[in-house]
Amino acid sequence: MEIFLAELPKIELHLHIEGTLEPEMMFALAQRNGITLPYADVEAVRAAYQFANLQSFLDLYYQGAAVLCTEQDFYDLTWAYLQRCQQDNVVHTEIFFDPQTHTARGVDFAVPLQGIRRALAEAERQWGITSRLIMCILRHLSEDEGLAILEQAVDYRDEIDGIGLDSAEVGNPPSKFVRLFQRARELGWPCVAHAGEEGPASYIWDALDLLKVVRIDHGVRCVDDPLLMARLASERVPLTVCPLSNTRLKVFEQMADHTILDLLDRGLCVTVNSDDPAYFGGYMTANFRALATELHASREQLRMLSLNAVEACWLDERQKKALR
Ligand code: ES4
Ligand code: ZN
Repeated sequence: MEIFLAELPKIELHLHIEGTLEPEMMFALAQRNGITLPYADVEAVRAAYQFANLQSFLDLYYQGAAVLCTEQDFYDLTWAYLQRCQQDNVVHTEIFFDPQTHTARGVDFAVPLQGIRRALAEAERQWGITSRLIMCILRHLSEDEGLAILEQAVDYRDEIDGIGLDSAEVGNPPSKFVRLFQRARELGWPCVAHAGEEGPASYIWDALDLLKVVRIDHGVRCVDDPLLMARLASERVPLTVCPLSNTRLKVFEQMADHTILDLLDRGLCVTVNSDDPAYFGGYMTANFRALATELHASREQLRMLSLNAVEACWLDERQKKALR
């Protein structure tokens, strides 16, 4: 099984690049940029990663991201992630970044974008790993703040492949961002949104019908709504599910309670993803391994999950054919 897991070609569709910041790099970048961290050492950082819910994670995630200052910092962060992709046989990855987290600290909009882009280009050149870059809007901030960052992105239209919506879900429903997503679609960007992670199934309906997203990030709360599950299955709306994230953030108490295989059996286009691997204890292979060992997923099911990601990704049909 371990050889099967290692060799399985993987596509990642739900990955926050700021969530790949390992404690070692957090300390190295803090030192490089003259920033003092509220931790004594790497072990103290890891010990703090005991999350009760999404918000308790986000507090540490935004605090950690504050060590990212220069284009080189974003390059180094992204390059380290892509090395993990190469080790895990991830052949294509569609990653998120959160520009508002950085511009709020005085980092220019272009800095994260150019550093991340340079690393993605280098990985394609060296290893043939293809990629897309999705700009996420922080939903705990106002729609007008999101619209302002969207207008900044227009100058870099060709370097951004889509628009997403992340951060604190409950209390920040899709309906808050209707104008922003309409503008993003007018600008030609495909859209995705986190929905149904901690929020209710109704947020999944609204992400589809109000924001007109082409994929749902997480989406696991669809199990509360049979009509929604039927729609997701018949329309083959992709759900980018993140097993280790879900158990770390107590969306499911333990991996044995995870419903991803039930959704797969019902014909939904569910995929496996790592979300914020530095915080949740594993990259792509580790997420697949958790399904194999704790949910007893068969090789056929694991292969289907991987093939669903081929269907759900933004490569063109010719490139997809080569991956099937
Ligand atoms: C996130 Cl797991 C998760 N959910 C919502 N927003 C996020 N940003 C980074 N990780
Ligand atoms: Zn996420």
